[in-house]
Order: sequence, then structure tokens, then C-alpha cells
Amino acid sequence: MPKPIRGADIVARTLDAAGLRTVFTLSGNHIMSLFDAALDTGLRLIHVRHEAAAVHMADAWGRLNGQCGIVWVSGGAGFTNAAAALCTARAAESPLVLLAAHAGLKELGRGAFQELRQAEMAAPVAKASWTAKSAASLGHEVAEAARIARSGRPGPVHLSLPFDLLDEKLDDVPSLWPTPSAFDPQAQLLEVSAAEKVLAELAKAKRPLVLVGPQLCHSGDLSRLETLEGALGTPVIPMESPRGLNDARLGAFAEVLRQADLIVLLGKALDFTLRFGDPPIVDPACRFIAIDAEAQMIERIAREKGERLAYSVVADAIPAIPTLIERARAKAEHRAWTDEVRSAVAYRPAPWATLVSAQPGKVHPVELCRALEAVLATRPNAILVCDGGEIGQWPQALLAPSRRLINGPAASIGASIPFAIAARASDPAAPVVAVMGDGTFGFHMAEFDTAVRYGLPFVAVVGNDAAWNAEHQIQLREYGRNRAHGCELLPSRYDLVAQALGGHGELVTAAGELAPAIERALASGKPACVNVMIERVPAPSIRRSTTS
Ligand SMILES: Cc1ncc(C[n+]2csc(CCOP(=O)(O)OP(=O)(O)O)c2C)c(N)n1
Ligand SMILES: [Mg+2]
Repeated sequence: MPKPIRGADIVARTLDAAGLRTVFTLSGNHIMSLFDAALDTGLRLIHVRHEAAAVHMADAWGRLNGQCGIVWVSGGAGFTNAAAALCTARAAESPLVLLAAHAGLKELGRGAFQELRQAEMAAPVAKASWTAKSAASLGHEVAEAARIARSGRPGPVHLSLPFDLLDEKLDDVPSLWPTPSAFDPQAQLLEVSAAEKVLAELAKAKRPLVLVGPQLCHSGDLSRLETLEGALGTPVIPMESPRGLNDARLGAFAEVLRQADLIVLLGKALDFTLRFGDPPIVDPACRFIAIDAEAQMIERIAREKGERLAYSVVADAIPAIPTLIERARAKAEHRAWTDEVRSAVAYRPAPWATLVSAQPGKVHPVELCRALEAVLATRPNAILVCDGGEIGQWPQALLAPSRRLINGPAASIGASIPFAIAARASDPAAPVVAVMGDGTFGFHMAEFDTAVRYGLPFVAVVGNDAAWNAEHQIQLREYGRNRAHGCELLPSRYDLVAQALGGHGELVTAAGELAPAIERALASGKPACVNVMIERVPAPSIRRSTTS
């Protein structure tokens, strides 16, 4: 006789068997059966202080590991808190599965506890979003969610789990369990003949560029892009910032983009980050190639660019890279052009090298980055997180760690503390440094408690300018100083917040104190906040014609 099993056990065991063992969660009535089921598996629960933080953690997990991050939250408001954070993961092409409790199927339409059309609500911020159909299909539906999250252009998937299905008892028969391959992404491989066509177009072009989207920036495995650039003899440019062509990491790239005669969009959406590829940012005669997992993306590019879309193919971006490298033996050389692009990307204003703050008791963000550069130089396995408005742009401009997490094209601030905690959970030996604004710190500062409970140290370096400065700068530019309001904050002691929650805190008011304070924070072995009083300056907008 098969033993009876609960729906909740099917979910927990399915995740365990697939190796998806770290679950970011916050408890709630209807998922307590999942918590109970987890005890009989190898699952590790990391329970947090706000559901959005759990999603941000799973997002970071997905970006760092290429595996799905897993989230469990309650239904109703637990779900809505979580769903809001899917927006960041969706734009960043990050694979995760949000499993949310849901009113019982049997009570739907009768004003059930926490009854809400969750699947509809998450649909615009998820790759797929649905409510589980039966207890017997729960394992298969979880596998399907994970498969969709990692197929094509990766992204978050939401699956609501009606609590009556989680509580239902059924016989443990083999048909309940998905096969390991049910989790595998559906691959769309770039055919050799397609790769040859792309290479032939590259060979004909004089000033080609390959632009790659967020999914190729995730692992921080820049060497993959460098190898591609070397093999193609064509500059390969990562684009994952909501600032698009003003991405400080790309230096003066916008100036050379205008000269390109062929742009290969390798898994890179033609969107606002590229100003839609329209003139004057792109030459009106420039041609395009699109290699994209989504036929709809290619159709849109074809509609917008007409005959200037020289070639297109539906294929996944990541596995396309080895195929392109393999076939690129007779590569076209664009050495002078590649050097020109590289020097534009590497350009930083010369005055930055010697810049020091003119304001007593304050540090300039460039000085902050100088100290961080020294700290990171001795830690090649470090993970750098950048968040916040203006402050977050400076480390993106000045630091080049091998692993980096930024908020991404959704332009959402606030994820950095959860990102840092998940980064440490994912690589317990990695020093994790998160640079963020003072406004941003407030979004998830309670997660210091989570980090303390789980012994997951990281250093939050807060650029404290007592303002939502990015928006304040817009007011200064667009409306004038005397109409700037609603963006002031206090120069609060966030370092003491960290201490109060069991972490380590440092207050820094002079550049000379920075490196020692960050070193002490790392050495503390605790979640730490280095609260740095900084000048309220605009983010860099790098052009070779200007010095700021
Ligand atoms: C979730 C979210 N809310 C609001 C915004 C708008 N926004 C962008 S930057 C910014 C200010 C951030 O302030 P802070 O973290 O202190 O960084 P600063 O700009 O001061 O360096 C705001 C409010 C956003 N991008 N995302
Ligand atoms: Mg600020």
C-alpha cells in the first residue's frame, strides 16, 4: 500500500530532489504545512522580515548561480508584498520561482480568507503566473515553473498554491514526481548555419558592435564576454543598467555607438536603454542583427527597423556564445575600431584621479570608491552590490570586480541589503560589500536581523547625503533650487541601527577613516554598516568633452 502524503510534502520533496534547497521565506497561516514538510527534507529556510526581501534574495541567488531562487510566502498581503519585488527580477532577467499560498480552491468566490486573484496580479511582472490545479500535479507544476524561469530569456515565475491542495492527503505513487529533466530549460540552440550568417555580416561590417543584455551580465563571468570579443574581433558591450547609455560603467561608450554600422543584439532587448536604437544615438544607416530567445522581440525589431534588420534568429543568448566562438575561426579583424571602443568605455575624467572633498566632515563619492578599490584589490572573490540613486553610479564607474550585482533595468532601488545577504548565503567565503544610498538603506534595514540570525556577514557602505539625491538633482536641474522639496532626509545614524540589531557599525566623516573602517567592518565577521557622510553631488555622466 502506498503511504499517504500531503500536497505540502510533494512541494518540499520536489524542490529537495531538484537541488533547489535554499528557500527564502516569511511564515503565514497557509504555508505552515510547507514549513512542516520542510523538516523531513534537506531544505534550508532563510526567513526574513519582509516578503519583498525574500524575492530580492531569490533574485540575487538566481543571478549568481543560474539556478532558480525559491520563495515561499503567505497569501494575500504576503503575496502582494512579494509580487512588487518581481518587477526588479523580471527586468533583470533573473530566474526565480515565487510560491505563494492561496485561498482554498473549494472556498473560492465565497469571500475566503485572503482570497485574491493572485495569478492575475503577478502576471505583468512574471514570465508566467498561475494557480496550481490539483494536489496530484503540484510536483509537476513546481518543475514547470522552474523550467519556464530558466528557459529562453530567464525571469521570475509565480505559482499560487491553494492551501486545501497543500493539506490534501493522497497516495504516494510514482506519477506524483517529476523527472529531473522536467526542470531543465527548453533550449533553443543557435544553429551552425545561423552562426555562419552572423559571422559573415560581421566580416562585411566596418564598425560592428555586439551588445548583450542583463542575463549575460549575471554570473559576473566577464571572461565569457572577453573570450567572445577576442574570437569575433568585435567589441562586446554588456548592458544591464537602467541608465542605459549613461551607464557609468560604459564610460564614453555613447560617443562611439553613433559610429557603429552594424549592431548585433545578442539577447539584448531593443528598448529604452538603447533609446530604441533610433537616431541620433544610432546612425540612421546602421544595420542590426537580432539573436533573441523571443520571436516577439524579433518581430518588433523587424517592424521598427525594416530592411535594416540584416538578419535575425530565434536562439538563446548564453548557449549561442560557444557556437559563435567555435565558428569564428576565420574572424574578421576590427582591431582599430575595437581599440577605439575600448578606450571610450575605459575613459574616466582625469580630475577624478586626484579629487578630494572640499567640504569638511564629508567625503566625495570618488574618495569612497578609492578606498573600496584598495579593499577589493586584495579580495578577488568579493561580490560588489551597487544600489541607490546617485551614489550607486560611482562604484559602477570606478570599480571592476569580477562579480557584481546591480538593481538592473527596472531602475528599482532598495534591493541591496537582501542582495548582499543572499550573495553571502550563496558563497559563504566571499566578502560582500554593498554600496547604497541612505534612502535605499531604509527599504530593508530590518534584514540586518535576518543576517545576524543566519550568521551571514556583509558590509553595507552607506553614502549618506541626507537626501533622495537622485530626485533632488532632478528638481535642481528641471525646476530650480527654490522649488526643491520633498526629497530631504536626516543624516541618520544607520551604523547604530546595524549595531542595535546585533551587527557592527562605523561612522565615517573623513576620507582617511574610510579604508580602516571598512576593514574593521569586514574583520568583525558581522553584518556591518559603514555610514559615510558624503557630499550631495550628481551622479557622473561621462562624456569626453566634459570633466564631470
Ligand atoms: C522602488 C523605487 N522607488 C523610488 C525610486 C525613485 N528613486 C530613484 S533614485 C532615488 C533616490 C535614492 O536615494 P538614496 O538611496 O539616498 O541615493 P542617492 O540618490 O541619495 O545617492 C529615488 C527615490 C526608484 N527608482 N525605485
Ligand atoms: Mg541619499
